[in-house]
Amino acid sequence: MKRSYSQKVVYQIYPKSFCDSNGDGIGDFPGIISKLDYLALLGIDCIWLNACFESPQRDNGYDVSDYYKIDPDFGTMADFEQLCQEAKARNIDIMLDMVFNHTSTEHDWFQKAIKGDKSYQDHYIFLPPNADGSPPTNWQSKFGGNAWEYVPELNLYYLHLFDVTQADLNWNQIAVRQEMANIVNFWQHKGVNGFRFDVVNLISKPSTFQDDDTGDGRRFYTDGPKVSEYLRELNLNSFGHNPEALTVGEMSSTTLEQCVQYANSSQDQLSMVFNFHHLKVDYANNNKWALAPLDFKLLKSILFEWQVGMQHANAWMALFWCNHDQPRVVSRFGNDESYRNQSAKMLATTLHLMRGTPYIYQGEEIGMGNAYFEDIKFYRDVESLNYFDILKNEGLAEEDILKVLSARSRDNARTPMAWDSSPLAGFSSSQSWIDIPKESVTINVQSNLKESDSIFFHYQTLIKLRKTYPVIAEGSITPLLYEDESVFAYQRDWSEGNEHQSLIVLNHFFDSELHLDLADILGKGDNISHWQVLINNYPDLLIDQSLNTITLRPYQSIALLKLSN
Ligand code: TEU
Ligand code: CA
Repeated sequence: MKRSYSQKVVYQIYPKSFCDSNGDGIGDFPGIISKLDYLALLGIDCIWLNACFESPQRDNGYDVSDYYKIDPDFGTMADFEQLCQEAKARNIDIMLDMVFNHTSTEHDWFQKAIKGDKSYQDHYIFLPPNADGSPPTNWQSKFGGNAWEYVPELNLYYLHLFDVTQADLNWNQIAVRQEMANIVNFWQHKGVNGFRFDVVNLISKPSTFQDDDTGDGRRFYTDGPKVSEYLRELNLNSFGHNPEALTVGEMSSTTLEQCVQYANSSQDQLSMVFNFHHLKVDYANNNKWALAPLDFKLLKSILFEWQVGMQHANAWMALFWCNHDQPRVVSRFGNDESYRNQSAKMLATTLHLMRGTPYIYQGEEIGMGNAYFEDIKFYRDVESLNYFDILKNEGLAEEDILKVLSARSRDNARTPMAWDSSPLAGFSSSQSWIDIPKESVTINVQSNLKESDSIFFHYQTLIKLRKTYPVIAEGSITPLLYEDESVFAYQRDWSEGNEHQSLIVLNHFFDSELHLDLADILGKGDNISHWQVLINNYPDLLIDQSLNTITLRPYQSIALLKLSN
């Protein structure tokens, strides 16, 4: 089945940190508009804007107080409309971030609820305390602490799976669901075709609330009984009428079986899904705050399981290494000390030539690394600040906590986009809301655009290749060298009539040099002379014809193409 978005690449902008036009230290829409030519040069098709509705900004916009207004930090509605128009003039669509699992406690609905309006209390999840006054369940907030907050005036608790100012909505209420569809339609009428739905697999809560004796409660509210029903209804009442719509659901702690439902070819729920299993392969004991080295074989097996599983069910997935909640991939699975250029390109090739729609997070395309902040005073993220206290209370030494945060904090991704080598990185004319990492002196857009073999131009090539070769956009995928301990390899195949395209992608994830038997890769009868090099992050290919081997240098990544008809 052909999908309109299989050739597309999405670029994610964290508006707060992309470009500041008015010198208040916070990125804004006029700033983004001034950089659209840069994005057009990169070649992307759609910009996903992180949550930009009116918000107290306690969780950087994921606490929405009014879904019909733009947050004044980012500009006016007119600025937003101009952004849409100017993007469209460059064939770029806009994707908005719909934070529908919860609202800010400053949202009008919640304010009415705590003033005693019962019908608005029903829009949220309010429950009475247990007999001893304790919260209704022992569930944990994803940002730490119990997930229920007591409201003394009402003698009720409300559920917040995230921050205490992010109250979970009750999607059982038809009025809530109708309003969510209205919001989508409002933005759709402004010409927005893309929608990302924040933690959307958490919207269907169970009918009874009980303690979780074995975990933090997520098994009771994740992929709840009516998620698909609600998504189908939202689709029918809003974006389902729009042939240009591109929708993606963020699925927290989900399963392949569920995602096959959410993003299958019937298109009655979502275009595609994000899942995070491949980004937990460096957690010790599944704990985000416990560091472990990358488990490369686990990374491979998870990505292959999802690639093959989604393909088997004719479902579609978003491909990503980075977002505003994740550390920078070049610092995480690459090597930002000795092989930044090679490893950033290798990671890009690995991802962009797989089956799905690639997402690039701002700065990834120039090889930006983690912030490496050395003091808690540099951190801004509510989750990082909460966990600093939690880990301290657990007895961890401050320097160890800082070590964990420098690898895991969401602020690693949220530092300002580095445009040039000046002290403020060309981001703003004054001190930015969060500090600019030291590396920006060398790692920036200006230096990338100067060199034809930069990381930026590698991404540009990958985007072009996806649009040129149907084998990349639509081909099937088969894992290769599955047992190999250091190479991530796969084959893509595509045919139409007599025309056939095959692609073999070899990605070396480590800093060693290794030799591979070409017979294991191409198949016994085939010869390397039948294949052309489509992309390579080194200037040449080391082939030994007599031994029939290929040598991969540190972080080398190559794609070989064979065309036949
Ligand atoms: O994130 C959902 C989510 O669960 C995370 O990625 C979260 O940051 C991480 O698991 C905590 O360890 C989405 C948004 O992307 C994030 O920015 C918001 O903070 C969150 O929802 C709440 O709206
Ligand atoms: Ca600004």
